[in-house]
Amino acid sequence: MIRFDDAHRAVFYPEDRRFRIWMSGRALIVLILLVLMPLSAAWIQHAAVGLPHLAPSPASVSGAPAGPHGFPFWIRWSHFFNLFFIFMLMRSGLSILMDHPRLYWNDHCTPGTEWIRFTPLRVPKDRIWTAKDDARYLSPLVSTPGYRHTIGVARSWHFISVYGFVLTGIFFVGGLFTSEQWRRLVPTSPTVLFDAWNTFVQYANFHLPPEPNGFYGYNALQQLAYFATIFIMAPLAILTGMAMSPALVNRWPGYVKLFGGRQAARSIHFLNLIGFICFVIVHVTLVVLTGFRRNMNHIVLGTDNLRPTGMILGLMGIGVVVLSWIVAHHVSWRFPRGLQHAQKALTQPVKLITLDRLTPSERYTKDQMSPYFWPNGKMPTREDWKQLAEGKFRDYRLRVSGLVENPVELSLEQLRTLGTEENITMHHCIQGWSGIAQWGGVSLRRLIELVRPLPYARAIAFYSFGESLFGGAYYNTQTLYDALKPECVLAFDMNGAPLPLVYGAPLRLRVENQLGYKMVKWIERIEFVESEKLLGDGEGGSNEDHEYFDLLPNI
Ligand SMILES: Nc1nc2c(c(=O)[nH]1)N[C@H]1C(S)=C(S)[C@@H](COP(=O)(O)O)O[C@H]1N2
Ligand SMILES: [Mo]
Repeated sequence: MIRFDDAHRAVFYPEDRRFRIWMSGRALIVLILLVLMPLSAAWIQHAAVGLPHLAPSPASVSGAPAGPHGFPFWIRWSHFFNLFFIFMLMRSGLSILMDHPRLYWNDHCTPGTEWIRFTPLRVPKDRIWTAKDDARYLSPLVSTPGYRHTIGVARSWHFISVYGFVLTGIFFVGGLFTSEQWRRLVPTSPTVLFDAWNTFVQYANFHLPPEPNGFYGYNALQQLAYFATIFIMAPLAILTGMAMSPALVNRWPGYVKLFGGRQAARSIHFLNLIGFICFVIVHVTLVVLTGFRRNMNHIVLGTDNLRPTGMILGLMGIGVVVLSWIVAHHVSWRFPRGLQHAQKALTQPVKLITLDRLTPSERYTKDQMSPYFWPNGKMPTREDWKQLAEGKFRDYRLRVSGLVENPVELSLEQLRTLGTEENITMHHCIQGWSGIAQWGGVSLRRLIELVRPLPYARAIAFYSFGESLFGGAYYNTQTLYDALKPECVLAFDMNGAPLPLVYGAPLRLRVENQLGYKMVKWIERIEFVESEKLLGDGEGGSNEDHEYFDLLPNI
């Protein structure tokens, strides 16, 4: 248990830590049908014609059937590393999920349209309810790092582990197809479907079908399950993960449509998690039930005998995996900055040459605009902002200063005369929700041309009237490179009307290839600086400083 001070306790360990799963009626019916239909078919078949006969597999005959024998070291080690990384991905994924504990099939995320939620709370209609208010608590026993609103740290684990997961996958699949081992996993005859069904009927009626010796081959259902996990679920998890990138979505909305939209991709990513969990449960159960000792020797040592060595070493391996969760928990809370920097070192160079190169451009239409848009962030409480708001921001002056040749102070009217552009884009919050809106404002490029930054000005800092999560003005930075991209806009209009107070009046930033927290709302002033390292804690923004978010969130 981590000891929090009061401010952190209110965020990470609030009074209300209830967890509840609610599903829409329709989702519930689909789930029940998916489970009941095959089961009842299997029961009816059993009652009507008895258990199906399964021809003995060649692999159940001892001796040396054709095909691969045993498990070479590279299979055994990739099995272990896969276990290691996939658990880290699942546990950190759960922490990420709980930051917006609702899943949808539509991109608008209107409360009430979710098909499943993991919170007992309905979104109140009589007051502002931000996405941050909506985040829920999850125990560190099941998630990394656990507690509430720990998405920054969870993402570090997720993105570090994904490297391990993908590399292990490439190594493993490469090995499969440069050896004979692929024959275990890839069905080559359509009769496998028939045999798999008959095997399922046996399991569904609580009979264990005759087991082939896994050293030489698998039963048909086992083969299909492994095949689907490796060649369907794992790639789908990677592809739907990428479909949540704002840089990708605002560049190629068509890619995301492959999965039914950005939120459908998030839902499928979650269903993948459920798929992996179900797989692990069934897989482990059957490894135990069908000759634990022998199976563990196959998996761990690559031998086919009944000695206990494989079992002992295997349990120690599982111990190492569990230990990694405990270590990750402590690293998360004791060295979050180090973890943030490690993740940055690994991912930022890759993002810079891939996702960050993608330029967003308007590809949404007016009729795609969201009826609801989650608000986020703390409304300013400062008197000067309130007074400006009362006067409809007529007295507002945007101060642009710092390393520029021509510092300026501009009213909203003057900003408008610099030229207004309008873009309909999809907003992505790091927490997981999205929304499509039209933003009208002056492109940052125009402002940069007006103030003429000095050659050593590398970053632009945006300061808000509003506070950050743990106090102090909310701020964030952009590099000049990103600020000059298309659709990087200082917005004063939203959906064709002046920006409403909750959404950042008088002025907010829009950067469509990045996540929401980069887009400072209620902007008070702008400063050109040499480096983001000179501001705050030096990480590039309030959320980067206090919540360990990424400096460059293209995904
Ligand atoms: N000043 C300020 N700006 C902010 C925030 C904040 O907390 N304070 N939150 C950010 C986050 S996390 C998001 S997702 C977007 C939300 O914008 P919206 O309220 O228009 O949905 O604003 C960003 N800008
Ligand atoms: Mo956000």
